[in-house]
Amino acid sequence: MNNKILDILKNTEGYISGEEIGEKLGVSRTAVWKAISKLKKEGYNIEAVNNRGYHIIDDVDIINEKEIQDAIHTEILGKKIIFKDTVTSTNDVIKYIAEKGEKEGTVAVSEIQTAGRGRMGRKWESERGDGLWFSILLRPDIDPRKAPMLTLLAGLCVCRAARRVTGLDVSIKWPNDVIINDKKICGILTEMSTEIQKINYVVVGIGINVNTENFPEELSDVATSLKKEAGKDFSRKELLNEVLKDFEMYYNKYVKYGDFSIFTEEYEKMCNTIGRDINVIGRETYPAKAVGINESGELIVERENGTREIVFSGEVSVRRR
Ligand code: BT5
Repeated sequence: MNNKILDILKNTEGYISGEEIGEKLGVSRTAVWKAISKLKKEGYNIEAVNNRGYHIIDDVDIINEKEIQDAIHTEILGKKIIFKDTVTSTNDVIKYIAEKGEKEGTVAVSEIQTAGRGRMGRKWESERGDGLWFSILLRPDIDPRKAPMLTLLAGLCVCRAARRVTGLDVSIKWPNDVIINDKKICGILTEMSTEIQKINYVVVGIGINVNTENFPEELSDVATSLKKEAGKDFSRKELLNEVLKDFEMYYNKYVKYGDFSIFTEEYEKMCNTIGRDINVIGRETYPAKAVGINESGELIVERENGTREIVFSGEVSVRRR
């Protein structure tokens, strides 16, 4: 019933009385009042005025299954949403259901992650409900060696969507960070399960700092949020819809063409690593200039002596000089 009341409130201009809502739903005024109290506790900003009734002020950034489902307009990715207030990691939620045979496209979203993770055992700070933490289940029929390209594709789509929604100067730091003014607003963690030469499933986990105001001390130099940069709040569900819309379109193209070359031009334009002097840090550490991205999404660098090398995302970390 709560969802029905929400729909009525959202579709009413001005006020509507408890009696009228009750009549529409065939329930008592008291039942309506109780349901509205519950919605207020969930965070909805509902005003009650004597002799006029109820009115919803639609400016709070609430995410739950209904809010997200109403906001998503895609064909496959996000057609099914699993929302949980608190999880260890949304990647864990997707892995669990993927093992049980869940279909491609399901998206898990949470308000809080108690054990959000980055690559190589690093921590992803996501213990407060001000960001967008979500994971997408994919079952692409591609060579498992090509799966890392999905991370790049996701980064490209987050960058496009964040630019569109915020108008900010968002760019990509190869391979998987989305940044503003050299500070990270988004990280992507792709995990997969494979059988011999075949992908069982891929989980693309995306974390975006949307309305975060303060970061822990140790992240203050490296992290920022859309709110910090723009000085205003953004709707997480709208941003999610924009990211999923782009990712759906790009993912379909990617599965059809099977490589990254159709995206390299756009990726290079959005990637602020390209054209920079960097340090490649891996088994061997050396200074180089980042010159481009190849058809597999790997970074092409030029050493000081002019020789070109390919840098694989799983092998190195690239620091700007
Ligand atoms: C990443 O790892 O950037 C991948 C982050 C993926 C997070 C999403 S959220 C949904 C899904 N569920 C998960 O559990 N994970 C995914 P990496 O490139 O290894 O970067 C990790 C580093 O980023 C940390 O060592 C910190 O320096 C920094 N960091 C941690 N939390 C951050 C935050 N909220 N914002 C910006 N930087 C952060």
